[in-house]
Amino acid sequence: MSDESSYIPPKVWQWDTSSGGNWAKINRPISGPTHEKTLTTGKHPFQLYSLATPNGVKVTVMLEELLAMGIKEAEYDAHLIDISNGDQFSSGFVEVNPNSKIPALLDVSNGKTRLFESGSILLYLAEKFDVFLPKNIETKAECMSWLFWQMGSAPYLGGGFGHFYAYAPDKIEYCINRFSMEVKRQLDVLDKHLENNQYICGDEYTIADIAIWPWYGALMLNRLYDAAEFLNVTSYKNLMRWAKEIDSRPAVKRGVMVNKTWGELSTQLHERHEASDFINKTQDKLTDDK
Ligand SMILES: N[C@@H](CCC(=O)N[C@@H](CS)C(=O)NCC(=O)O)C(=O)O
Repeated sequence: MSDESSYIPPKVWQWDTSSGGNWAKINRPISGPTHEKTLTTGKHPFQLYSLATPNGVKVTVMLEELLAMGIKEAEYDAHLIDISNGDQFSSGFVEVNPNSKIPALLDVSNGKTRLFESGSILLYLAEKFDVFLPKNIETKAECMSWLFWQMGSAPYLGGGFGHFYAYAPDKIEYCINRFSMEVKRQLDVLDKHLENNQYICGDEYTIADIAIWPWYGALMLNRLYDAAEFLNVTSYKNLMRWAKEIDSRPAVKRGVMVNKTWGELSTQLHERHEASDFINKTQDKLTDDK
């Protein structure tokens, strides 16, 4: 292994604001707001405050799937939270999510219910509208196991592998090896499971698929960390079949565009307030209008 570190941890850790890395300027060891600012609100029953990262996409895919089923009560306004600019630390955002991370959702259909943590948001929406969650208690238990599997596993993919492979200021072999090993093991878990299952919970498309796809599907389709070749993803044939099948769903195609601020302009819908915004308000259209 290359590069032995010469770092010796001090007795008490100190906050070094110049630690480097893409996210260094927004990371802090304390919680709470950094500035006073109220959130903007729209007219629909759900107010989403988010960004099109995998955790954000889980919720926009879910809302688009609900609307695709004709559930009008799931109409939503999606407001952009630029986490690289510290928007998650505004006083308004912290009121909805004290943990200062996207996605955060307000259900204003009956009073004001705040929701944070993407898994909890998916479960709330599935229960509220009685869809994408198996009715049978045993199948529901399997679905919950995979939902919680995703919530526990993805930080190794994002905060572990993705951070050290794509974002850290130095490529540290030890860290990249450690998390590549774990991520490949996770891909193998999914691949073996999908050998005999069309979807994560059998033959039913559920919130487990909606939670897992934005991370592991995106990785398989080389939309995350540009790491498909490095992780040799084409060897996971069942997982690739599943990733492509979910990708072809119209609601998924719309969900991935919401609150997206990077990539081709025609794929970026910074804010979503109406279904027609997918046609009229993508960045290519807004730029052409100027
Ligand atoms: N467990 C949380 C994780 C949310 C999360 O990590 N969000 C990231 C973007 S993917 C974020 O907002 N980061 C901003 C920050 O850490 O300041 C969930 O699933 O909702």
